Amino acid sequence: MKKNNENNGKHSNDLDTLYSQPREAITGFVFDDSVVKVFEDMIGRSVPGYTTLLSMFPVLARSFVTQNSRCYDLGCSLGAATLAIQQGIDNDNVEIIAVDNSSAMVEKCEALMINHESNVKVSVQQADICEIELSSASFVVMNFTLQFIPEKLRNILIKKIYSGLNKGGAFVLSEKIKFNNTVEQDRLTTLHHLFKKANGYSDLEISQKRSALDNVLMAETVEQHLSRLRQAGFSEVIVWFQCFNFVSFLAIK
Ligand code: GEK
Repeated sequence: MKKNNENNGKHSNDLDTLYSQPREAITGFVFDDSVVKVFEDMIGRSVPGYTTLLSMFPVLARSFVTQNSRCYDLGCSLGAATLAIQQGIDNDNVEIIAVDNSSAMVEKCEALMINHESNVKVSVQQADICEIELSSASFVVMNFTLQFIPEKLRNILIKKIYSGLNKGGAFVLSEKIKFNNTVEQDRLTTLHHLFKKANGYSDLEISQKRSALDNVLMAETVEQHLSRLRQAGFSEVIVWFQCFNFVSFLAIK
C-alpha cells in the first residue's frame, strides 16, 4: 500500500470540538459535513478499543476471504475497516464494496481510497444498507452501524447478510451494547465516560453528545445480538472482542 503526496483526501486530524460549547437545544446526531471533518478524531476518542479492534481485521480477513468473492463494509464512514480488510487480502479477484448513506462520508471516503494503491479493488457506494443486495460474499463487516438502523429493520438486514454470504464466509458485527443488569450498565457507562474524559472530552461535551445520540443510537444487549445472529442461520457465533460496553461478534455461515 502506498500513499501519494497529494493533499486531496488526506486524513484530516481536525479535533472534535463539536459539543464543547453549551447549546440551547440538542438536536439528533447526524453524519453531516461537520462530523465528517472531525470523524477520525471523534471515533478514536469515543469508542474504547476502536484501534485495537481494527488492527485485527487483516487477521480476520486473511482467515475468511476467498478468491473470486466480495467483501462488504456496511456503514463504512471514511473506510477505516475497508483499508484494514484490504491489508489482509492476498487472494485473486476480490472486490471490497464499501457502503454508507451519508453523502459527506462517501465523498471523503472516495477521496481517501484514491490514495491507497492495492490489487484489491474498492468500490465506494452511497446507499442505505437496508436497501442494497449482497452476493458472493466471503467477508462482511458492520463496524458500529447496526446501532443506527431502526430496530424493526435489523432482523431482515442480518438475514440478508446471511443470504449474501458464501458457505464458510464470516460476518463481523461491532456494536455499543447495553445491559439489563443496572449495576453492569452503570459501571460500564461510567468507565466509558472516564475513557472519554481521559481522551480530553469535558463533562459538557460528554453530556451534550449523549443527548444528541438519544433515540439515534439504539443499543441492544449481547443476548439480543447473539439470538438474532443465530436465528438468521449463522452456525457459529462468537464474541471475539470486548472493551467496556463495546463488543464485536464473529458469525460464521
Ligand atoms: C468505522 N464503520 O470507522 N445505511 C448506510 N450507512 C449508514 C446507515 C444506513 N442506513 N445508517 C448509518 N450509516 C466505521 C464507523 S459510524 C459509527 C461507522 C459511529 C452510517 C453513518 O453514515 C456512519 O458513517 C456509520 O454508519 C456509522 O469502522 O460513528 O459510531
